[in-house]
Amino acid sequence: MPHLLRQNIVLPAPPNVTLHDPRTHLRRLPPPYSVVQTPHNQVRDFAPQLRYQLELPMAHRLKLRPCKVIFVGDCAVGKTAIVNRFCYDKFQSNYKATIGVDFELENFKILGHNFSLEMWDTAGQERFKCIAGAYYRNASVVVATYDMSKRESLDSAKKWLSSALMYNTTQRPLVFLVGTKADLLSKEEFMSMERLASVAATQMHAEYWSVSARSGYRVTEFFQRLAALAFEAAAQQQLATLTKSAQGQVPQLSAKSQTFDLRSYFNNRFGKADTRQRSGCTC
Ligand SMILES: Nc1nc2c(ncn2[C@@H]2O[C@H](COP(=O)(O)OP(=O)(O)O)[C@@H](O)[C@H]2O)c(=O)[nH]1
Ligand SMILES: [Mg+2]
Repeated sequence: MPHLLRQNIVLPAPPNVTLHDPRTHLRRLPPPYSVVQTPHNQVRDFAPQLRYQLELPMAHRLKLRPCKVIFVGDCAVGKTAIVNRFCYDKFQSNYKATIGVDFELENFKILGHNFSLEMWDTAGQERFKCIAGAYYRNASVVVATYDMSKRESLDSAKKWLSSALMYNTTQRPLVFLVGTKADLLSKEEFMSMERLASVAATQMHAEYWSVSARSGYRVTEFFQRLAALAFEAAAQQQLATLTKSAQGQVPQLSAKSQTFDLRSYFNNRFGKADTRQRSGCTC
């Protein structure tokens, strides 16, 4: 009986569309956390000029390198937790210290072009500064992270950012100030911390976000915004190079394209397991 029934049912043709992951497929520039806490407040969407150029035949030659994003901040402020919430949609309440450096790669499709974020999540300890140069250098994005329930971690975030910027003098990376563990604060505490952080974000020329890896509050929105702004900067830079080479000028290698590969550095020098022992980091 069910067999007969099935024969009589006219099933609709399968839709002729590819389903995209709305988390990583972006066609518009996601909004900031707050229009008053961003240096990019004039920008409402991807520039029409960029959209136009990305439709041109030369845009097929656009091959964007993975964008290096580094997370800096004190130990246990929640750097690993926000990356894990976005990449795996998981949260661990027991603290498991990052040893050495963790990497996560997340692929996006933005305005029809592939773009990936290479997220470098480090230990955040003084002892780790022996490899600071390799970690910080050629970062396209710096995420200065602080714990909203620990005010002193906000001051540290400024120091971490200064260290990161010292190694990126040729081109200033995009900077975000991110307050984590928003779920731990009462409404009053949350608002008062945001006021302090807003001042700090202005001093740091950073875009501000409050998030919670535990509840997932604003984590996806933050990474989408980060990816979109980084994509816009990288695409504009590479399109300018392609235009110059089309006009017969010799293309210049950008500083960002001469990326130092910390992964190969570690593998060649120590091997992965050994690296962890030598760094001696427990964060
Ligand atoms: N309540 C709460 N705890 C968090 C949050 N994010 C991280 N944690 C906890 O804070 C601790 C340190 O987090 P982790 O991401 O490892 O810090 P990291 O050293 O900066 O990488 C862990 O015990 C996490 O479970 C959050 O959004 N809310
Ligand atoms: Mg960690």
